[in-house]
Amino acid sequence: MRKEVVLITGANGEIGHGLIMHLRENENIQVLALDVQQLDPRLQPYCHRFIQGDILDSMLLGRLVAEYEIRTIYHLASILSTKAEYNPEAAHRVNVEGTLNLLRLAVEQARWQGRSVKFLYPSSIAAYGLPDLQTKEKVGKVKEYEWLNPTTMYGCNKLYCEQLGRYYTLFYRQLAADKDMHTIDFRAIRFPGLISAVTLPTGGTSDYGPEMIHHAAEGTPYECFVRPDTRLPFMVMPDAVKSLVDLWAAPRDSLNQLVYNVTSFSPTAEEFRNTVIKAFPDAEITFKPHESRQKIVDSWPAEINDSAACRDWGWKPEYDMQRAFEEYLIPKIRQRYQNE
Ligand code: AKB
Repeated sequence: MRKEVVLITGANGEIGHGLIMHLRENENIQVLALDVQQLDPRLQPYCHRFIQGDILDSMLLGRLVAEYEIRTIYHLASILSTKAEYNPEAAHRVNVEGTLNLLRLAVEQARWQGRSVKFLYPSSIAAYGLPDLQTKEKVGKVKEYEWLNPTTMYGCNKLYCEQLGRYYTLFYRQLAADKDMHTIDFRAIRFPGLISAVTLPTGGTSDYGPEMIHHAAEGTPYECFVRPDTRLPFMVMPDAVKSLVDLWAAPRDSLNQLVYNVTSFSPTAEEFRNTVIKAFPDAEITFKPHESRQKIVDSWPAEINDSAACRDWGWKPEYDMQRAFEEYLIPKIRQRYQNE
């Protein structure tokens, strides 16, 4: 008998940490963790098994089909926006070809099991592309079907993978005699900038937020790479994990779309700084905009409309900006650096 598991790719990443820690409370879930990096020892007790491997390794993924009954895939492995710009072709391979490998694994699992396999996919506000700052300032809360002109390889990858998920869910093998075979149940969330108190940012263009807080807590100067007036949507990791698990649990017939925005608060970089300074009065935070990274951030919406997620699956963040700092970020990050 194949073991029934939930597969998490990118398990050692920022969302992976939060998701594994959240799922540990559910004894009905056996986590099969996959990452190209070694798994943080703190996560190992909560995983049925960890495999150090590459989502581009088709042989490895083929063995997983033989060994496990994968009911859900949280496909978190990705190369983020800034890192992707330094090697766009490598980012395409990981972000798109890797995702294609996982979609193929999912449809193969669905056919073996005779039932659909849930595929949870973290997309991003990087899928949006506003033409200039003036437009950014006047468009208001951007909806899922608006301004989809990404300016980064990562954003292009995320938007295309949303479409791949839609194809595998609705049209895969549409010309085959057995076309109505079970397939996948693809569900995607376009995440804003995410801030974790537990892990460090890894190559994102929205990372100025978490970087600012972590530098302040460890007492090192921080040069913010965007202007003080730069505004982006953010949320803290507990809400990001909550949104993934809530979307997973939503009845399929309550979902009117495959891709949803979620958000929590949209501060300017200066508002971020002022909040950090209140908690760490000695923090040295300056602004030195990086022209190219600033241009990327200026193409992303200041605010996004998450009313569809609220309507279809009851999405509501638990942390607004004040609670995020007071109850999650400051106490946990302070504790992290005091223990170091
Ligand atoms: C990034 O900055 O690349 C990510 C994102 C906004 O998806 N944090």
